[in-house]
Amino acid sequence: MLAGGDNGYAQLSSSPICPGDIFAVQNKGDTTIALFDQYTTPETDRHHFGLIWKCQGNSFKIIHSRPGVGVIVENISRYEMEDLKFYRVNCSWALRQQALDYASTWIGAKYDYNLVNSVKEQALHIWLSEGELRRLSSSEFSYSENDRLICTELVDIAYDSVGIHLITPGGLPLPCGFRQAEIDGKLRVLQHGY
Ligand SMILES: [Ca+2]
Repeated sequence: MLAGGDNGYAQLSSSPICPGDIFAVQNKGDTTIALFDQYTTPETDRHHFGLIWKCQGNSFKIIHSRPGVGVIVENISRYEMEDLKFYRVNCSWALRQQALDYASTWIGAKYDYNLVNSVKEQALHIWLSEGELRRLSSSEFSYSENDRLICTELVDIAYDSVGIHLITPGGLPLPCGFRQAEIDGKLRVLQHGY
């Protein structure tokens, strides 16, 4: 499948989608988070995120946290009719696998509706205190971990566990934060479409 070696960075553009890569779906996932994108910066059209779990040819299993279900491994076919983008984090293959191993320890965790509510409450507080409605970045929200995860949280803490902070430490892992990580070169688009 892959050329040997551990230098994932050098193989970014030529290698196929692999375990540990990130998938992101347009207009899917938590409705509140998706609607909230119009109030965050930088702009993004991706709303649901997860990790590639296993690859068998062009068939992928994914690990993600989705509303009503929580963290689960299932087939990516549920999104095959959707607009999918795949991203690779700029790190070694070994770290990507370690991040995935950590994500697997969260299988069965519930979806974090409290975090979704916190996003709305914090945004309202900022806007009311400033007297204007402006776009907010993920780093402007406070965040602390608990035993439940939203989709972006799973991806963020997986890579946090290996020392790669896609979202600014302390910032809330919203979809806009992943767009910022892309701008900052922490990850890059591997493939658009499935
Ligand atoms: Ca949480």
